[in-house]
Amino acid sequence: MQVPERYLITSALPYANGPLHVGHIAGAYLPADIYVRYLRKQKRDVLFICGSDEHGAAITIQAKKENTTPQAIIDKYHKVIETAFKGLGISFDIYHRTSSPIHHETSQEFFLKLYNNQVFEEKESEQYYDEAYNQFLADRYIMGTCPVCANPNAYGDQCEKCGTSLSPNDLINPVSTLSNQPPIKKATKHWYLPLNKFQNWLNDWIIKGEGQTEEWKKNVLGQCASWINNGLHPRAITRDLDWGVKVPLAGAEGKVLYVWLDAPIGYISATKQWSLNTGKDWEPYWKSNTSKLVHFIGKDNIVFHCLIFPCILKSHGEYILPTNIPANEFMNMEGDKMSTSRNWSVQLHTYLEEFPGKEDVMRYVLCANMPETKDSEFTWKDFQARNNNELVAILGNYANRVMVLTAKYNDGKVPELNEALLSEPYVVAYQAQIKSLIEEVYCPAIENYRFRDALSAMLDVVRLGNKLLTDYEPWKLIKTDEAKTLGILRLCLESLVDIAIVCEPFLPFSANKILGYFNLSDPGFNYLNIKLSTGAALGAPFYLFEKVEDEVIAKKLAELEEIRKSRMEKEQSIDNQQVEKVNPLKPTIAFEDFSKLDIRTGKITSAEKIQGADKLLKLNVDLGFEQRVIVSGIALHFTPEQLIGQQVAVLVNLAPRKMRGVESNGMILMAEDAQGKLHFVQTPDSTESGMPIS
Ligand code: B3M
Ligand code: ZN
Repeated sequence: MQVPERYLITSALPYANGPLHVGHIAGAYLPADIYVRYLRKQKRDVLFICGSDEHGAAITIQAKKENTTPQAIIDKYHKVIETAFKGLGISFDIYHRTSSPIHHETSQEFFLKLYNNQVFEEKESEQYYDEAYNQFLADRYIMGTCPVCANPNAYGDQCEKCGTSLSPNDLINPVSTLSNQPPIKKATKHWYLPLNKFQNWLNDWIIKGEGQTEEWKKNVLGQCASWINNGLHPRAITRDLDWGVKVPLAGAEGKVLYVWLDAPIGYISATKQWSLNTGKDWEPYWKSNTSKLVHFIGKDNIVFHCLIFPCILKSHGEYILPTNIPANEFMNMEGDKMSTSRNWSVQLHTYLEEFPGKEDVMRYVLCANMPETKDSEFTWKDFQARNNNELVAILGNYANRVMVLTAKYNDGKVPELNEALLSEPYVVAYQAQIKSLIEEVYCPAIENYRFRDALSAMLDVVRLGNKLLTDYEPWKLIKTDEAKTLGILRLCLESLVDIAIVCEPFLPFSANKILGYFNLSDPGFNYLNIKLSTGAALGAPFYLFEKVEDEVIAKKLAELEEIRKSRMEKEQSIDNQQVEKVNPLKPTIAFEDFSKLDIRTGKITSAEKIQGADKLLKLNVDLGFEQRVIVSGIALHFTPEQLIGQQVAVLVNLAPRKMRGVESNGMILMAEDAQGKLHFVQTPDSTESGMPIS
């Protein structure tokens, strides 16, 4: 493998409109951090870039929700997110912001360069406009009924109920969320990126892999192929909005760059800011083809990173293209989609508060369940099991045994090497196994973005040390051969350093604790080649991890149960509203049509079931001036006994109809509620029978 001269690693810029949950972490941040930490260990030149995405309707809508300004929203969440990343040990070289002046300049320069190269097309189109607020409406600002599932609260870009992606024109009865009024259509001019013109190039580059040095993941290729095969269309890259990077053209007042145009350019502006901070040159990372650019993202960002941003970079001409975009799928939670807005997630900042000192546990669990090839699942039971059965029982237990034995048999100092032991076939084989595990399994797995495999190889390294200990039984050997016993412990201590090296990308806090025990700072990637000094004092033995008790998990599950319950109640009531709303109106009738209806008050005097018809009841209705027999389809809702004396409204001049051999003379008016329950339309009990209703 040709090692690139430098690496530029990016993670998707989170929207600063809310906190992150652990699904985001498993998708785009932890894998990047593991990769970067591994590269740094190997002393490769690597730059890890991220920052907050602070533009777009996501921000302005959140501001409206929280009744504040977009600026206040981004300031608040930028901080929450940045602090949470730090807390989990995500080791960006810079965590920048797209609201910064350097980002606005960089994005505008990019736009202008492409504009001047006549890359964009200019088009006028009709867009929804809120007359009360005098503004065009971003897709998210329009709500209406989903044409697919009839959800009355679908957004102009997506129905969150059935997941269909929509355009505002698809919505039935669209309403502006600003004024709650139906919007009008108004002509407006925008600039478009003609993706259709890049179709062939994208096909060659992505699908045929021309000029590619790495294979892309199947899930990524699959999504790209489906976009490309469906035919690409021009995409508007400007919006009528007052929050964002202004379109740097005369006559474009009130227009900003589409958030998905400026956000990926955020990777570049962040790199420039890093350069200002450190005095190092940023350009080689972006402009030299000895650099390797890798974007870590979640699957919902694939089209922007694989199709749109590469077209932008290529059109600019000076920039390299990504070598790989190892997008992950989604991580669900306890059987449901993880989502902050639906309150179904483990938020990173709350986890860090609730589980102090357990940063590595979450990193471990997220990596073990990373949605690398398909959606995966976070469950609290699995969290507990992985902590107790793997981190505590295997890694923590092994490290502790080695420390305790060394304290006991060698006074907590590094024992001497035992040369004879080193040439024993068992030990030779043991060391060869560690070497091959690291070189043939662990390294290639990380280099190829298979972090789960790398994690289990890491654990296998621990298992090998554990086996050495169990096979040699130093607690027995000490009685007969002290030198050899100490030699074994020396080997185990060295294996602990190896473990610190290979676990660091996954478990940086634990790796540090292990190195602290040895008083070592950074051993680099020199596994199996550790120079411990004989006789050096070691730290006091400790446990790397502690058990997670059942009560803790039960509490988390109870919290979720509460949320699930209240969400179901809420969804039920939305469903009910929906039933009410979607009952379509009948066509208008003339007054003459209405006046033909003769509706009267009445009272049910007797009711009986009709043989063989389980829905029908035969009713006798007293209309004051006469008694009528009416057959009514309400038998599933009422027992005959319940009906005696019931006040009713009756359409009396309906033509007679025979049902199951019984002639029905009129119809009783009913209302059906959202649950499908029937209610009689009735006047007050005091109303006499036979009174006309009109
Ligand atoms: N802010 C979208 C997201 O969080 C977005 C990523 C930008 S990466 C340039 O899904
Ligand atoms: Zn829908």
